[in-house]
Amino acid sequence: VRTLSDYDVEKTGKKNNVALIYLNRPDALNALNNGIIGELTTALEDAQNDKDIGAIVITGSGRAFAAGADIKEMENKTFQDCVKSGFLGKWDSVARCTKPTIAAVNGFALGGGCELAMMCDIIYASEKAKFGQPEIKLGTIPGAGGTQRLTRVVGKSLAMEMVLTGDPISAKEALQAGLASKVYPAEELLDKALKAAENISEKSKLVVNMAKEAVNTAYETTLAEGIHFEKKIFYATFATDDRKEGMSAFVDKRAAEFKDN
Ligand code: CO8
Repeated sequence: VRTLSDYDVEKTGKKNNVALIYLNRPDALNALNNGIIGELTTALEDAQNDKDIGAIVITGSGRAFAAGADIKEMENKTFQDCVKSGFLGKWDSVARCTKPTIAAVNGFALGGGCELAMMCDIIYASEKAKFGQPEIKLGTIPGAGGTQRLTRVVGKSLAMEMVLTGDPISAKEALQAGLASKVYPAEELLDKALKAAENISEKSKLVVNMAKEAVNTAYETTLAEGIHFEKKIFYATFATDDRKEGMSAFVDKRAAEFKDN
């Protein structure tokens, strides 16, 4: 277990193959400042470089997942500051991660917090979770995917409602809208997210990587191109030892032993 100032990361799971990252600034409801984003980026790189890690869970300490970008840090910024410092430049580290990521949204996921959750591959929510893009109340707009990823996931009407009013939705509404795939009682959330991460980690990491890329392609391209890409990746799995092992194990009625090769 390694502990840095604003986040904790640990390797967990029966086979130590899951990385658990805590956004750990509970006094500020895990508001995302430069420090926490930089450290999250480092934690993700560590997980990415660790060959044993098959999936990553990101959650928040205390009563928030993350209540957005740090407003106190942003308050006095000018347009020129944003441009010159490349403000938000590091924010897409979660979206760029090639290993599967699960956001275990334990409480408020507002503004940049909701955007961070949406950069993850899977969102599990606690019954106490609240998802929102309240930037309009601060006289600004979402800046890390809140007008784009949200709209693609929940559709125009709900995205407009959330972005234009700034009012949050409940975990149940997030589930109905397809933003979250599961809702659990607060005390079960992390365990369920870790179980899902372990489940994924038991598969071939090589093929999981290909599957993730194929699903993500659905958001980046036309249906015809996506289907074409999927077929190529599907064929490519036949170049792996793990595809052979998976099918042989089925035929032999035994558990597959993937070697990530
Ligand atoms: N930034 C800085 N501090 C925060 C933030 C935040 N986003 N959210 C909460 N805090 C702090 C509070 O200031 C307070 O600190 P203190 O005790 O020192 O006064 C502490 O956390 C606890 O918060 P509250 O007392 O307000 O707790 P409540 O239970 O009364 O309210 C809320 C909880 C409703 C979540 C409330 O804190 C709130 O509305 N927070 C702000 C939510 C928000 O507007 N988020 C959007 C921020 S803008 C944004 O994310 C833009 C993203 C752009 C892309 C990324 C750019 C980097």
